[in-house]
Amino acid sequence: MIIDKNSDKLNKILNRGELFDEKYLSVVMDILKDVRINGDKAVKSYTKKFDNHDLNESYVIGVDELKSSFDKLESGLKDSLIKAEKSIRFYHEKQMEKTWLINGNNGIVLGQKISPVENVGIYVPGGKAVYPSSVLMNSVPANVAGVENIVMSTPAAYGKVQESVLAAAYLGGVKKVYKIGGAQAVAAMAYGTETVEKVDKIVGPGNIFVALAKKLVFGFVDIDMIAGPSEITIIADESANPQFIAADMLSQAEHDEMASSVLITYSKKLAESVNAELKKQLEELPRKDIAEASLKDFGAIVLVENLEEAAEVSDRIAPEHLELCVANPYELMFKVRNAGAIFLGHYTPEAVGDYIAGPNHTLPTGGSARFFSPLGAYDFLKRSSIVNFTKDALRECAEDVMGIANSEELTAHAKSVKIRI
Ligand code: HSO
Ligand code: ZN
Repeated sequence: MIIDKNSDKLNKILNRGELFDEKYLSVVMDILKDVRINGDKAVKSYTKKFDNHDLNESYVIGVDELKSSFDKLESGLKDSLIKAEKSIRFYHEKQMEKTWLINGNNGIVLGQKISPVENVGIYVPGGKAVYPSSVLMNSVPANVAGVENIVMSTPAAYGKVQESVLAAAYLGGVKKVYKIGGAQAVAAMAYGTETVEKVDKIVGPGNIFVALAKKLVFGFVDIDMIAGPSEITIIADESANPQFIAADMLSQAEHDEMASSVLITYSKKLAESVNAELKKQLEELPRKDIAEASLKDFGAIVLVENLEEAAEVSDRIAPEHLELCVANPYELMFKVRNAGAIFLGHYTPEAVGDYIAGPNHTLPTGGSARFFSPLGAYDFLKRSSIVNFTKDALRECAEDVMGIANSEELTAHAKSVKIRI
């Protein structure tokens, strides 16, 4: 587990984003085409085939049913979800962009108008990752941005969707839930069917079929990003508590066998205590098998010379989550460039960010924090450029427009100016 920065294990972690498996591409392309052409009929047959579930009875859950799931929810969890929704809303409101207009010469007005995307579809996976928290993280920013119509699609094992997921959907302003999963759900939301409304943007994590389907429909509709297994990198100095660090690494490792948890430190003593603590705490976890497999393949404690070097290694990893468990986290924060979310100090475990702090937990994985940002209200907004010229302004630029138009042999362009002056 304890390695240096040149080890093969670190290389494996650095290349984790390439593990994206495209061998199902042709299967997914066939599903997309079938749903595009045959609509509900295709959706029903794939749901029968893959989820062994009959869509014959109504498979659309309306807002009244969502509300009743919310009302029925056990009060402890209900209160926590309400608090989470409030702080996610508060944080994402800060991300809103505003329409602006500026005056130029000759009475020109230029600007940028902001409008929300109209229809958003949230995909919520089934299986081992049914997270009501993720429903909030996807729906609340869309709601804050002013999206009119937020729908959701999720596989329903034996026709049932977990109550807490439906309750969270209600809190996040979702209007309708379709009990459909997999690539067929993405196809149905992208193209629309007799039952499923076509949306403009599809967000949310999913398995390999969902990820490939999202990649393929991108451009026809928008998508958020392609979520890979969850990751944490922790930079720690001797002020850190090894028990806290081991707990945080395991909180990520328990997500998935392919999740990655990395500690970077210059303190050999800390490295050894964390290593021992990991073994100890692992034994107590119900999800021990998943966490153990994850640590074995994608877990590491990297020894470096100093914090500068720690920041360099972390930037190469470009982790989804970065914890700075050091005496002066603000100083170190400005030395790192690539991280989806940064957690500062000894009392900020990633789990607060997963649930309640306010920032989004849909974050770039697989090293894509080099160029992607967290999901935000801004992802549900789009911009239109605004231009208003006067006759004087048009006259002043006429020669330029006509010159460039003629050089492109687009004489009708030139004429549209000439005719006005
Ligand atoms: N750590 C995950 C999010 C999550 N954790 C959901 C618990 N539930 C990816 O950021
Ligand atoms: Zn988590």
